[in-house]
Amino acid sequence: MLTSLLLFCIFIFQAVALANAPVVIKAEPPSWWAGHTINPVRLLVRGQNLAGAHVRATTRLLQPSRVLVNSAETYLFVDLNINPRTPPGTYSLIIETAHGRTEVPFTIERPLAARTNFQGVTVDDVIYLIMIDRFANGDESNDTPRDAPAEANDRRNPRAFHGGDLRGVINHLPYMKELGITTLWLTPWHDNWNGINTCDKSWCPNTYYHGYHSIDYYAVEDRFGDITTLRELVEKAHRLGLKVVQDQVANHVGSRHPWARNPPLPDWFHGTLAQHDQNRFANSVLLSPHANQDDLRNVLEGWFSDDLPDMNQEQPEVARYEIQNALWWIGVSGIDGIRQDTIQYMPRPFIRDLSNALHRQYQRMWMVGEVFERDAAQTAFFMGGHTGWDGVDTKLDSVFDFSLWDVSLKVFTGKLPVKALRDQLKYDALYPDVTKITTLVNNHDTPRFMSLPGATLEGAMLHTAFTLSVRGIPQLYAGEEIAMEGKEDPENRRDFPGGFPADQRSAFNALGRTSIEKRMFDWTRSWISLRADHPALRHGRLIDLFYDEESYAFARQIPDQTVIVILNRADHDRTVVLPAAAIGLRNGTELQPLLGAKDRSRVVSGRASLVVPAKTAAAYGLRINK
Ligand SMILES: [Ca+2]
Ligand SMILES: [Ca+2]
Ligand SMILES: [Ca+2]
Repeated sequence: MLTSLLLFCIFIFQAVALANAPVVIKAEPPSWWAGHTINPVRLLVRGQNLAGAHVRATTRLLQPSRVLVNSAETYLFVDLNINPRTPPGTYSLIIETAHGRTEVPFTIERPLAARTNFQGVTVDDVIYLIMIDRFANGDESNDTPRDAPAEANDRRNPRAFHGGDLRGVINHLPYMKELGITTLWLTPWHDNWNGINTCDKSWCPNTYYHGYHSIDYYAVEDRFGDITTLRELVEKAHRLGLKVVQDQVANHVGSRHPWARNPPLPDWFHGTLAQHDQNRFANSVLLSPHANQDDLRNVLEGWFSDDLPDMNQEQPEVARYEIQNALWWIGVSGIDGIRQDTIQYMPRPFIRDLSNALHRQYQRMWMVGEVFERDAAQTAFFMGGHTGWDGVDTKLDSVFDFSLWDVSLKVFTGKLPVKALRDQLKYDALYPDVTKITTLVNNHDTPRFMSLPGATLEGAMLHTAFTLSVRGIPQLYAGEEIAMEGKEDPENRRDFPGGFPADQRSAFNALGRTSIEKRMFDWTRSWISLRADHPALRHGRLIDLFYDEESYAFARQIPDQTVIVILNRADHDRTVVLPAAAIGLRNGTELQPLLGAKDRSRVVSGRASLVVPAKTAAAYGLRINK
């Protein structure tokens, strides 16, 4: 009797112990590298019953320390010091409390080759933005995840998933090669919620097909593929000489992220789902030294929308998590750069710390920040290489040139005189090194050129030629090269014709293009090719030669090469007289048409008369008669 009572008590004790035993749902990062510039790495473990947990490793090469458990006992932070001699492989971490123990696998990765990966992006590149869901469906088996309602996958709904994926991008790498671009920027591939939102507003029903509402910073969207497919994509792109840029979103996560209802720390986010500030987007207070703290805090801490919990990078655990996450993606995938979404809504010291951490580990790494402002003073403020009034140099490699983009759209749809291009370019003086800026024809958040009031195909061609010949690193948006139409989001995110199994024709092939698509594609390709063939168009100093209501001419010049570009919006041919001597061209120098013009010219009395046909752009190069 006593024995059975004792056994019963032991059984009860074990059951209680089992019930309160620590449980681990996820550990982030799941892997790291030996000999990394970040050591120790800090793990964030999500689970249950983690109070009082001790952490140890099954190898002495991994040394856990500094354990912190949150008050809900649902998260555990732990530093893991990795001996530089730790061989690649999967090890075990043991998490133990008074009530039990559990094991967490942790992998030491073999580093990818530094020579062929992590290459960075420079003026020698042309970037091509792809919205993964809308480009090409290369794998129909991932179109309908088990937890997704049928209506979440519907090509007739512009806000539903359409089936595009990483395999679709891989399948069309030869198309990008043919176009001549050198770098792919893919919209976020973080895992997003598979469901569909319903409401009585015009934007419902909608899904997170665009990828900007992450529910897992350490997973690939299941509709797009997996980490193996991603790695295959980067490797195949690299083999073709194409680089890959990841779209990262450190400012916020999606409201379906487990953190939203169960944050690792009380100040993990700015506010909660129930109580938070709305961002009023008074963005200029970020630039002004005279802003009051309320306005400033609102832009940094206000939520981008009610379903985008705003991360608190001033909490050191958050900053550390996000910096490690950025480095983890680079390390596991081999990507060459990062496009950082909504970067100005994060504190500038954090942008600096992130940039420094990227460069410390990967010397060539490149990050471009989305500072969506038409005021060059504001974009220049965020560009790295100079210290702002706040004492911070963001060290940010590049920002998008939205001010020049905006002026170019207005010029080539007839709303501003052509000389407005030069008037905007004079503000390049605000940048420490403007050649590092990223110019753009458009992106997935802006209307397609061909859907702007006043748009013509000739205007689109001028806009593209200008973007590909002015200083900076040009970024194209998939579909602009075939003059696709579409107004505001989601109309500017229509499926690329030919990317989807049911499509009747394919604009990926010359034979499938309409005559308009063909003209635009050939034109874009020609200017990319001209840029590739002429280092002056990539590295050259920009010198204004002529500007008036209808035309703008400028030189791009390096010591042994000069290219002259003339943009003519007028509906008649023009002869433009340029001050050739002012850019060092001697009398007798011959100017040969490279693109868009037929007649050659010769420098006489220090001047050159160049003919540029109606409504087009032309480029001239030199033949120096010795
Ligand atoms: Ca698919
Ligand atoms: Ca998903
Ligand atoms: Ca923020």
